[in-house]
Amino acid sequence: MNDIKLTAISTTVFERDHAVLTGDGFVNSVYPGWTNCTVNVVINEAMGAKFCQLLVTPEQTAILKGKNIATQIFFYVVEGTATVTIDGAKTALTKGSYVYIPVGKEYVFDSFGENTQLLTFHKKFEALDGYEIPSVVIGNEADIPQNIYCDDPDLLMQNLLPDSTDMAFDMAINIFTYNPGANLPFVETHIMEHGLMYLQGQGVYRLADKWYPIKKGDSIWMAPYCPQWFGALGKEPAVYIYYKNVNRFPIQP
Ligand code: UGY
Ligand code: MN
Repeated sequence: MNDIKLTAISTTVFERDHAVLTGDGFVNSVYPGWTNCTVNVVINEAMGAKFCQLLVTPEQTAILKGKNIATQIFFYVVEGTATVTIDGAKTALTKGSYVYIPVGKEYVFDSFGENTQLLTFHKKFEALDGYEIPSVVIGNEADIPQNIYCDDPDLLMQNLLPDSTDMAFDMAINIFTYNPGANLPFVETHIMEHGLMYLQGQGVYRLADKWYPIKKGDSIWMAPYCPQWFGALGKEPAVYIYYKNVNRFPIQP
């Protein structure tokens, strides 16, 4: 019997233009105003990214309280339940719920259920001349239509924010579902940056000139222009939620 644990082995990868974060290297952080919870900084400016992605595991007694100043936050309930209070209004959240909190707003998350996990995306807001700051958005992925992507009925896209109809938003958060065997129709290479987390299934991600097996729970950072392609493997759909910067000129006018 071999019971030696090889603690020098990790599936986490960090390259100049991409990272694959499988959780085996996470070390917990503590942040002011967010109490009784574990916070893992999955993606951040320190890596070269222009946004931040956190994984938050709250105890039932946790409270996440804060005020957005220059940075907007998108919260997504991966598992469990919680309550959010914004402008005095309380909303109950369940698995698949999301809350977009623009700059200038205060928030409190509390009343967490057992085994709750939250995913957050944070982006410094780029104001747009002639547009108001976006409003708070609260919804659930179950109420968002799945649109066919690139004419392939096995690729389904859900847009959780109204960024395609409202230029005030400078970030998109989408859920991308690949039915078994489906793949991206070409190797995308674009100025937009991505942070993503797998919610279900598995497959192979091509990032730059490397190929990675990916499964539920894994996260990926793709820098601008990182060549990217994904093919779903296995017998269930592969699903990831991802961030993308949108709706702003690549250079200030
Ligand atoms: O929206 C996107 O750029 C998306 N198709 N990219 C990706 O899934 N890697
Ligand atoms: Mn892309």
